[in-house]
This record gives sequence, C-alpha cells and structure tokens, in this order.
Amino acid sequence: MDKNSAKKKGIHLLELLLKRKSGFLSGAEMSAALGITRAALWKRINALRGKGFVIEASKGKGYKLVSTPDLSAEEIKTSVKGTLGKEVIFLRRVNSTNDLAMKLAEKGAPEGTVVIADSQRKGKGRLGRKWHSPPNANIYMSVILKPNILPKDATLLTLVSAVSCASALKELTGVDVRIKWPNDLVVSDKKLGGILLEMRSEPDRILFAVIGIGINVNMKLTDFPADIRTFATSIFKETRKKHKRTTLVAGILNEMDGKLKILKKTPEVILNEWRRLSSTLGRNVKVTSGKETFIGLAVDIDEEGRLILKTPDGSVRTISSGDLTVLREHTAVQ
Ligand code: BT5
Repeated sequence: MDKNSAKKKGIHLLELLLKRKSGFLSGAEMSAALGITRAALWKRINALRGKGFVIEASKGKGYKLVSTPDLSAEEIKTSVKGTLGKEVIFLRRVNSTNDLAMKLAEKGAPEGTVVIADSQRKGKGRLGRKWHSPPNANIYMSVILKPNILPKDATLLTLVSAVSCASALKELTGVDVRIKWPNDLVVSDKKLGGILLEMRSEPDRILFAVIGIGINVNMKLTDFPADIRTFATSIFKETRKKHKRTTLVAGILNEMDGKLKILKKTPEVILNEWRRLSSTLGRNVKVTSGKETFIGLAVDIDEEGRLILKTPDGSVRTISSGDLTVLREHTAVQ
C-alpha cells in the first residue's frame, strides 16, 4: 500500500473508534471495515497510540478509544466538515508555521492545507515582530488559501479570519472575544491572539494567501514574558479552565470554511459581522501607519476593510494598515 492511502486508512481507523466511543469494536469488524489484515490493524492501533491516543485492547472484545491527545492532525482531519483542514501537517516544533505554509504553497500545496505546530522557534507577528510561541499551550497554525479576490481586497481575508476565530471561540469557550482593527483578537482590550496574512500575488490576482493564526489557549499569565503579560490574555486566564486545542482548531476551520463562502457571495455580510464583533468602532484611537500617526474617532470600515477615522479637525481619513491603540475614553476627540 502506498504511503498516502495508508495515511488515509489511519484516519478511517480513528473515525471508526470515535463513532463507537462508549463500547468496544471487535478486531474482525474493524479489519473488515478498513479492508486490512488483523496484523496491519494492530500496527495502526499502535501508531495512533504513539501519537498519544489511549486505546484499550481487550481479548475477545476488541478495541476501545479511551482518550485522544490535546492536539493531533488525525483528529482535526476527522472533525472538519469542509475543505479547510482536510490536509494537516502537524509538527512538534517549527520555525514559523507561516514560513512553512508559504513554502508548501509555493510548491503547489492545495487550498485548505493547514500547518500547525505545538511550538515555534521564530513565531512572527507583523513587521518582523516576534510571536511568543511556547509548547503545550497554544494554537499556532497557518491556512493556505487560493482566494479568487483582488490583491487590493486582501485585508478582507484578515477580517474574515478574525470574525471566524472570534465566533468559534465564543461558541466553544463562552469567552466574549472581540476584534481590534486590523488583526487582533482581544478580550476586554487584552490581546488573546493575532492574525498574520502573507501572500504571493500578481498585480491583478492573488496566487495564494497564508493566514497565520496565533491564539493563547491554555497559557497561564505567569508564563508570559513580563513585557507581554501586561497586555495579553489567554482562554485559560478568562475561563480558569483548560480547553482542548483540537476542538478549538476544528471549530475555527469549520467557521472559516463557511464564512469564506459567504465572503465570496456577499462580502457585506462579513463586514457587518466584523462591525458587530469589533472592539474598535465608536472609540477614540491612535493609529500609527508607517511614519504617520493619526488620532481620531474610529467610525467604520469600508468595503476593503480599511479603517475610517474622523479626526479632531473634522476631516475623514481612510487607513489601510497600521497599529492601533485605543485611547482612554475621556480623551477629547470629536
Ligand atoms: C500579530 O502580529 O498579532 C500576528 C501574530 C500571528 C502569529 C501566528 S502564530 C502562527 C503563524 N506563524 C507565525 O510565525 N505567525 C503566525 P502583531 O500585530 O505584529 O503583534 C505582535 C506583537 O504582539 C508583539 O510585538 C508582542 O508585543 C505581542 N505578542 C507576542 N506574542 C504574543 C502572545 N503570545 N500573546 C499576546 N501578544 C503577543
């Protein structure tokens, strides 16, 4: 059997085990369903065990799935409903999931391929900044997309990803995740995560885009470096509970799948969802964009996802990218 179909069979095995969570599945039944010998089944069961799946074996009864690891490619693949996450590359450690995803996309990896890592050596933010990426705690993933939109509309990909993350996290953890323009996921103005969009494009089309998503999930505040601790948060900090990363990853991918389809047909719907989840609109802000700094009231975003700012002198500025700080509510800006 070639490596690829063997890989696929591994997933089918997990699907079978997940379906019969409460009881045992006989070895004969499983080998028949998978079309493999009992010896091959045993090998595959052991391969899953090696990845942290706990599978009980009982003579005469068969196999039973007791627990699944916190993060695994196999369970993500069985949990996604659409194209995103049907192909998952999971690594314990990588320099940057975005760098690897860009390389794979360059080599023709299909749309929806996800690169995910338990930790990153050189996790990156925008403009060469660092993304703190310790192991056993958080989500660091990159999704390859081949969107049929113009390069000038690329910011919409950041917005739709932020909306998908905020909605999925709210639904799965109960945390009121909001979006700070343009790429931050925040909870009560503290940074929970960030999105980094990179792409390869020609003047009139995007060849591929990579959406990098970093979310602090099970990280304790004391584990953050001192400089980040003051303004960051995690799902654990907000809920006092640990959350299974695989569930959150699959939830986000499913949400993104649906919302990307909506973006294609009715971008206005996504823009409205963004507005509803925004922590930025209606507030006085300072935006640094390149060498310029603007202060004003964030009134809206336009159809390309640019921020519309009303400055104190009454003029209107449209800003396509930058770093935004929310000013204290009493700062007088008209
Ligand atoms: C971002 O950049 O917010 C985008 C972060 C994207 C990270 C993901 S992880 C998977 C994928 N692979 C990568 O290599 N990157 C992506 P920016 O807006 O530039 O914010 C960066 C700033 O956030 C840093 O300068 C720190 O101040 C702060 N920061 C760093 N690590 C953080 C963390 N874990 N939690 C909260 N804030 C952090």
